Amino acid sequence: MTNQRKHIAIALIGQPGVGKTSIVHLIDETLESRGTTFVIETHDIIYTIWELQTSSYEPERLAVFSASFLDESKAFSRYVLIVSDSSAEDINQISYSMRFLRKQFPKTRFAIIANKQDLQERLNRTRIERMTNLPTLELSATETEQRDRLVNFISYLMAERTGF
Ligand SMILES: Nc1nc2c(ncn2[C@@H]2O[C@H](COP(=O)(O)OP(=O)(O)O)[C@@H](O)[C@H]2O)c(=O)[nH]1
Ligand SMILES: [Mg+2]
Repeated sequence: MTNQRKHIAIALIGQPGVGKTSIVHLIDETLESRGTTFVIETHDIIYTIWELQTSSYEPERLAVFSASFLDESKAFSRYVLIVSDSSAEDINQISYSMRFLRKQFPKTRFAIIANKQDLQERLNRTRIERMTNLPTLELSATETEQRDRLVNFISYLMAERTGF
């Protein structure tokens, strides 16, 4: 009877230190990882969150670090949230790498979390959306009052099923 729950797979990908773990803990500070994943179960949905850390978006690296996510999320709705520290350097690299990322993650909805907005010299949402063509959320993951904005953004992506 309870097997009808919908599965949603979310990968947080990004360079070391951009705030992936902080984002998971902003959603739910009590979440503990099950190996490489975090699981949130609600009445009708099971969310599995993968934290995929990479030092580069080169195709060879992407293939290695995304293998388990791609394999285990085959039957699920798949989302990749690219986490950035919002520096020009990181956003440039993401923008350049989008064609590899799209190839590596088929049938996937992409978005950007532009984290560390409280720090100096961060690119804003408008700028990042223009550079990447992806929906972008400005965030400071260490500020707990920003949780609702994060949750609303993820809900918005899930409600809006275009872009595949
Ligand atoms: N100033 C600031 N620091 C942050 C923010 N998000 C994360 N951090 C800090 O950045 C460091 C790396 O964060 P972490 O979540 O471990 O990054 P991960 O390697 O991507 O998982 C930690 O010291 C966090 O407290 C933010 O929005 N603003
Ligand atoms: Mg981490």
